[in-house]
Amino acid sequence: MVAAGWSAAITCFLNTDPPVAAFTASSTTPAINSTITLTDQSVNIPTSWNWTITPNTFTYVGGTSATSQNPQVQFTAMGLYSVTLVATNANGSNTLVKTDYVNVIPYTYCIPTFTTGTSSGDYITLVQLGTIDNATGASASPYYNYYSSMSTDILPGTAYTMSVSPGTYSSGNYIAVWIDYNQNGTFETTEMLGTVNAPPTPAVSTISFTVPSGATTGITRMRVREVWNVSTIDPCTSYTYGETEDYNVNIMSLDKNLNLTLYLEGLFNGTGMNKAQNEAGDQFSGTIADQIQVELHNSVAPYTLAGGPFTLNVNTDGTGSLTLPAALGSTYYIVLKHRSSIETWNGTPVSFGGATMSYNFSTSASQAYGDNQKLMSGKYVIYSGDSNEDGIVDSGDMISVDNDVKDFVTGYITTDINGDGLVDSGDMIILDNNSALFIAKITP
Ligand SMILES: [Ca+2]
Ligand SMILES: [Ca+2]
Ligand SMILES: [Ca+2]
Ligand SMILES: [Ca+2]
Repeated sequence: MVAAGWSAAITCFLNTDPPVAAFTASSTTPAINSTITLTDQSVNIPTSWNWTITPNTFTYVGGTSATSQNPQVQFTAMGLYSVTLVATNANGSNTLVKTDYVNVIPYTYCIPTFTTGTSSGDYITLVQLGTIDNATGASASPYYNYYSSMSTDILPGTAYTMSVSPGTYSSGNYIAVWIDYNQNGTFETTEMLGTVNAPPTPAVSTISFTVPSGATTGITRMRVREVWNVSTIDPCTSYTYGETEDYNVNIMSLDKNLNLTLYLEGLFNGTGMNKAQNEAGDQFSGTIADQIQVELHNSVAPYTLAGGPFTLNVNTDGTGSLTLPAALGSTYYIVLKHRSSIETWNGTPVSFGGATMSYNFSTSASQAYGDNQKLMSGKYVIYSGDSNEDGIVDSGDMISVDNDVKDFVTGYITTDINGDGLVDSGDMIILDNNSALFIAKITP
């Protein structure tokens, strides 16, 4: 009903505007490895969304992705993250950048309390484990200290003994220790290293423990708790007398990383490597150019095989990475073997004592043993042409390549020296050149 003298109208607007991007986060200070939801609040009815988050230490979870309207994001490293949303409809797009929008923080561990605390001599005077060696007195309320700058390295599957000492009270000085092995922010019962009923300082007691082989690698929390007259201590509960001290421990990876850079002559295109072909196209997916076998050989005669062969995916930019067992901790020659290239040893033996090893064959001829590399466009590359892998480029290789040329053989095969998927004169050129140079493997 409309009153006399008035009229009413209902108008339908046709949406002719592009979106105005807007969004919020369920939390902008999430704990590491927890999940937040980014909620689209763009106006003018966007029909597609594109999210960008930097740095890239995160994953989309819950079946969401960078193109979801409301993605769920789990952050795997601490620090500041910038979030960008591009919202699009039929009329256009709009971009909103929120720089340093999310601050991913460490887990918030429970902070245990005491009603009386340290005043009667119930506290911790010593914690020793590896490089942690912390002598302290009695703290004030809340009788809790996180010594966040103190950390020690520990290895999965390895046994350790730590030393602890309580305060001055004459008896009932129970000390329990936990490590958050699975890094979930909670000290589970299974993560208790042990409990000791310790005589008063300066006496030192010990707790022996073995780090579980499945412990999550990285920095995590260790909690030491002294409680008077409680033999079964909880890591969070409030007690009457005592003190708590937290530390960091760094659970080391048992693996080593070997990062290699190398170029294969046949695939080399002047800047990087072409992707090896088969009849149907690329033999390998993504950025992988080709695969080679990597062996580690002892550095002294008779240079026996110490590790491998490991299959290495070599990318078009010449790089490739291997994860090796930590037991390979000595000094080795790195040996490269490829289906149609000359077996190549690295220049001088390399120490694998550290956690990460990097070696670049391409920077000089001498990066290969016997300077056995070819200079092409400023890079030293591995000689190709040994299609029968007998250690020399000669008539033996030419005969089989020649036969395959006549038969128009195609595929991912050893006679395809330049890796283009067919055997033809392009392969013969490389063979001719390298056999004329008497190219052969050179080993110590
Ligand atoms: Ca203390
Ligand atoms: Ca835990
Ligand atoms: Ca040969
Ligand atoms: Ca070819």
